[in-house]
Amino acid sequence: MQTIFSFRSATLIALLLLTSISANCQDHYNERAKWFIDARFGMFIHWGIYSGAEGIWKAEKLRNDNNYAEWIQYRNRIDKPEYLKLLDSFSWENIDPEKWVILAKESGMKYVVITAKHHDGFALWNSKASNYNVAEYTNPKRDILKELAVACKKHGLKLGFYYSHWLDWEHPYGWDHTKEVTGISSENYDRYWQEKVIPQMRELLTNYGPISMIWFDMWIDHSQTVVTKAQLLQLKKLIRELQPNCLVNSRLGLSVEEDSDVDIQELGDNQLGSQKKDFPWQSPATVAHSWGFNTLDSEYKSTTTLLHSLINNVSLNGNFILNIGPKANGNVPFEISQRMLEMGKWLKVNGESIYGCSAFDLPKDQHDWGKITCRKTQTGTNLYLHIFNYPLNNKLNLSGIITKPKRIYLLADKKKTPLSFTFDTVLTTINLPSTQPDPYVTVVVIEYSQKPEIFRGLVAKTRDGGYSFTSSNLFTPVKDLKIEAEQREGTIPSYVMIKENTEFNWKVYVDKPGQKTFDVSYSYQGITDKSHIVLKVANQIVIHKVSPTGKTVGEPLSNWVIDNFKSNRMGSLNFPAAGYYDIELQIVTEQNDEVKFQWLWMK
Ligand code: JFZ
Repeated sequence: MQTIFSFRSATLIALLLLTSISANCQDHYNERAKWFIDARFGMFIHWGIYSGAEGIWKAEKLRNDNNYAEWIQYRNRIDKPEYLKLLDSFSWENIDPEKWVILAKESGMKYVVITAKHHDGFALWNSKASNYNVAEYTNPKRDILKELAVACKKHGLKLGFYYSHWLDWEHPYGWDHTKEVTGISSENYDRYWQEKVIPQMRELLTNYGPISMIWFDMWIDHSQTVVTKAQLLQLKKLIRELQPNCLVNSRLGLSVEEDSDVDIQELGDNQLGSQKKDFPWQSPATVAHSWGFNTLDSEYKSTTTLLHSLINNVSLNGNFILNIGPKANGNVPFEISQRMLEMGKWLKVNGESIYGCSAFDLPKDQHDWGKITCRKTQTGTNLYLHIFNYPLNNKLNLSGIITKPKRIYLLADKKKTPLSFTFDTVLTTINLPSTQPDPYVTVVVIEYSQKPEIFRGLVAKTRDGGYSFTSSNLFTPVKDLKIEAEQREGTIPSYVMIKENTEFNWKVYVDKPGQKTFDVSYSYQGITDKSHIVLKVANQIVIHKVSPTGKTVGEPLSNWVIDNFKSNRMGSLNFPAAGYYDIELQIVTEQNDEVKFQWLWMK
């Protein structure tokens, strides 16, 4: 996924110059995706025959640690007649797609994507191309997609279809994983393609009004599958012909190197964004784990966690599509609808910071209190500070912006009562109410009368007024710096291995002059007694002799012995006046010594 993106970003920059559409702070080149990046939040619906099993078949749970209930037919080797019998448990009189749409609407979602056909091959509409569809098994005949389309239109939501193109466990020549053993000829697979996929897709794009996106689902490149590039191109061409405004997601299975004409980058299941992209992207997510309803699923994410996920993505220019797996009686599990409605209530008050908003140009993890989104307004720019961790001292520090705010208030406050703040050079400090106003996420609005300008590379002041200097927030990058990832459940934190003398430097703005203490955290297992760390700030120097930090076991009674990382007091230095300071740290290692540097802390 990463490689696909970097390639695309490069080509995008060129295209951007030609067609820059910047109603908000996100630049993108595809007019077709405009509604999508404004919408930010959608509903995914996984519903089909499998919903009748609820993740259990003949008293047995899914034969896979991954409890995706929509996979039960394949996982538990259920044959077609028995699988179809699950339809007997459906209460058709109670099944009403409009209820799902109303839930989506009340939850603040702007689009709905339903599994028109999942891997089991069963169509939720009255398909002429295959009688393996819902109308054949209901009396009176139902067309769930038609009902959903009508409801979406009525309530003003966009409609999209999930369509499993690669996998189809029903068609004799479709792909199920058993064919990895038995094999299938490309002629036969193409019969499936021409007999079922193409005609069904034609129906979906012809009979249900405007379709906002087709959500394909193939998570590997076509070169590794039975599907050919020609087949995928045929499919995409059909979509472009029949519905030119319809978005196509990247799980179509064509890499962007081969074809840059994909509209949405789809991340992995429940994978949240981790870096800012200008190209439209989204994370598909579940409230618990399974997509189809699984009654054995029990770890439901909290409303706060889900809001954090949505906000995180928007703060990186991404979307969030959150799934419901209704039951065979049409009901949405309470654990899911409850959280969604809570999100909807929050969005009713705070939606201004989400819809049509996008990333702001500060480093994504710069502030320990939360995430920032951005919106261009008629009179300037608004920043929305989403407080994930409400500061105990009720002071919100915003570092790195050299533009003075026009005014600051809580988004939830209709009267926009100003919050008092101080603005000092590059530090805005906002006085928050002493009790957290919103139980989930409080949003502070900062209005600027022009585009807020950034001081790049500044280390932010933390919630408790300290500064953490790491290898990730350096002012001058160090060449070939390798950050070791966390190991052993984080008992070994991420660090940089220093074997040769290395110099780091950071930039900081000190608003309160005076003495500050410095601590350095490292692990040292050597014995030379000669390696040392030199700290230089404002013409003062402190030299710290590196001393062994020892070892421990990672867990009580565990047999893995790990190197300790410990905080060491370096000393105290004077900052004579408020202003910008360079913090320089030299790690000088002797002979074969190795020092694993973690962080420098100042407060
Ligand atoms: C797929 C489906 O198999 C699943 O049933 C569900 O519909 C989900 C939304 O998509 O599952 C995937 C797809 C991609 C990855 C993992 C599971 N992936 O990229 O890691």
